[in-house]
Amino acid sequence: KKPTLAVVGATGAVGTVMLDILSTREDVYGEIRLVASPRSAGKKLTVRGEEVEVVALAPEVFDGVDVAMFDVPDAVSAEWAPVAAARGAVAVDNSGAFRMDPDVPLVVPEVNGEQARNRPKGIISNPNCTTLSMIVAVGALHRRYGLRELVVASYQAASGAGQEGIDALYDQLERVGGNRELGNRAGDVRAAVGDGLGPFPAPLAMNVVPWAGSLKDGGWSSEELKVRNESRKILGLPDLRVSATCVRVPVVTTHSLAVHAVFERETDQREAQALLAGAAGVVLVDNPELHEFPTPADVVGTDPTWVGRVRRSLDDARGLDLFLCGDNLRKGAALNTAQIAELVAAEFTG
Ligand code: 2RA
Repeated sequence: KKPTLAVVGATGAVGTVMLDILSTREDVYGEIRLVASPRSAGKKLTVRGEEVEVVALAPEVFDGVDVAMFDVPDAVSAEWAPVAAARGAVAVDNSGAFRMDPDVPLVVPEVNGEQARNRPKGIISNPNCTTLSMIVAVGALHRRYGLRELVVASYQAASGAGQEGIDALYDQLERVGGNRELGNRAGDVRAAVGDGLGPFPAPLAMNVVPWAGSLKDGGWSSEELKVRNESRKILGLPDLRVSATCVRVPVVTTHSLAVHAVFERETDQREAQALLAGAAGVVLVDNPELHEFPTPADVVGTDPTWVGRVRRSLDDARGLDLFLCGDNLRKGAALNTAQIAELVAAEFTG
């Protein structure tokens, strides 16, 4: 029998992309139940070309459900993913609530898909979008060269902060649009943006903001610690050296990362390019002489991790420098969750 799927958080920014993904990928489910907060109950959404009424989150909605995806805030997942699991569903959770729980696998199908079967709590976690935007490509390089250290800077899109982030960026762009005084010494972007900061700690339009998440010990942001902790767990390298600086940029959707990776073995530019070009889920665009490299404008709406600017580090033969882009709402969130859920669904249908 085809498994029954519940999508919890169906009306959010990631949930909306999820419905699109469920409608376009191979249809492996029987019933699909759409679940959201009581506020959204009764709404009709389209999935697989059919209208489905959204039901309010309650324990009974998980009765008969085989796989339950969660695209909701941490506190909602923390409470409800165990409820779904207790009622027999496998919960695939895209929040931060369980990612570092040793009894919950943190899965990227191209890197450690086999771990999806080992889920003592009936919960599988989906990594944070910033980790996900680089880890498929980094994992492919790790398999060949043996990763020892990552130094990364992220260029994160506004939609990483949800619909609120998207709205704030568009509103700010409207306030600064066409004003050629702004961004000069005389022009004050902060004044133009006024009280419209949205979820960001500084103006995002005409600016870059070296902050995402919340403040942790030593001046690190939660986002930077996620990149470190999640990379270690996914790659099975508990001592991996990771330094991340997470930065928000005025892009609507698609996270980018500049990565300096150091390996156990000597690297080679051409070999690394060929290996990335052949890796599942990775596309190489690396012709700098033709100005061909990935940019968010070209990558948004696509599924793979795009890689370019691959160089052997000048001062370390074991180092590689590269630039990556990935759609933070697709591979960074909904798509990876859908891929994990498909691994679970395959257990039902053989
Ligand atoms: C961000 N990674 O981009 C976060 C969202 N999960 O803000």
